[in-house]
Amino acid sequence: MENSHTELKTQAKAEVVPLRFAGVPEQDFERARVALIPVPYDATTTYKSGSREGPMAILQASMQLDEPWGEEEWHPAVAEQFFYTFEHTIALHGGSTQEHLASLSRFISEEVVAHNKIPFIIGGEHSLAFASIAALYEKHNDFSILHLDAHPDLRPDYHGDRYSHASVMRRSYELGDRVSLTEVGIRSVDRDIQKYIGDQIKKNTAVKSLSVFYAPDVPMEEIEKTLKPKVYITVDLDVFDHSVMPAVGTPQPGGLNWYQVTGLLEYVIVRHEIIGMDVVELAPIPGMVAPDFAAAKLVWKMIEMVYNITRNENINNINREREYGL
Ligand SMILES: [Mn+2]
Repeated sequence: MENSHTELKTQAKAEVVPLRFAGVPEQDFERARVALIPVPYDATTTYKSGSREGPMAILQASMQLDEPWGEEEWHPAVAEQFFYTFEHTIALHGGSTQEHLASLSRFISEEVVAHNKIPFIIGGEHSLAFASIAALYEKHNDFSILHLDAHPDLRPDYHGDRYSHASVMRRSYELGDRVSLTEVGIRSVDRDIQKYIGDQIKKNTAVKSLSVFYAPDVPMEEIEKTLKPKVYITVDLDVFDHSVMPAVGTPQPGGLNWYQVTGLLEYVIVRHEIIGMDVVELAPIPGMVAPDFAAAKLVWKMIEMVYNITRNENINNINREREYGL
């Protein structure tokens, strides 16, 4: 008894650690290129709620990722403090969804976009994506949205709420006449929206277009051709088959597998300038950690892909400088 008491007394003191993605020991907003914005919000969810628990579950699962770490060497994205996590919870203001999103949009505009960082929302429900896309629209008015989801999210409103998760891509597409939208993984569409999609596609031009790719097909080259040089990527986790990702608010059978999603993301990220990203709709299932971990790993892979392309650009710039003596 006395021994164990002594042993316990000599242990190092427990400490309070900030909740940062991958549990990185240090971060520096000035150096970072990607700003992770965890938003625990699920006010408009219509089926199974719980995505407000998503950000915490993803951050906690991210502590278990192997890829950022090595015995001796961190991943360069960690070493170079390429990403930054807002450590404290983001509290939205207002009463309606519109007001909540407006307050988030202003935060992203002033605290992230104005500092030339890539906003990366960790949701939370899908309606949050509009706050980020709208903030980015003030700076880049000519871009594509690559939208991975089981549902088109193109309803004009949902039970009167124009800012519902079911309308988020309609609001985003309507932001401006140079905003294009490419949807992938779609497999649940009502008749009104089917008609809307058909009508819009007839109006497609080079400056504004809607493209829809239905699951299970992911024709990467064809998808990539629909995208403008600047791309915002929004991933509703229900794009995955529910064998991969059961922890979502509105699960649909017949979705994409892990390699289809990450393969497409990589194909697009190496070819385009990514202006913003989000991973939304994780609604954790108590006692089941695999979906939380899959979501955390997806977030990591997206950060890493953007890091790799940025690093290559830096290397190319250095080579160009050498070549031309700039
Ligand atoms: Mn969605």
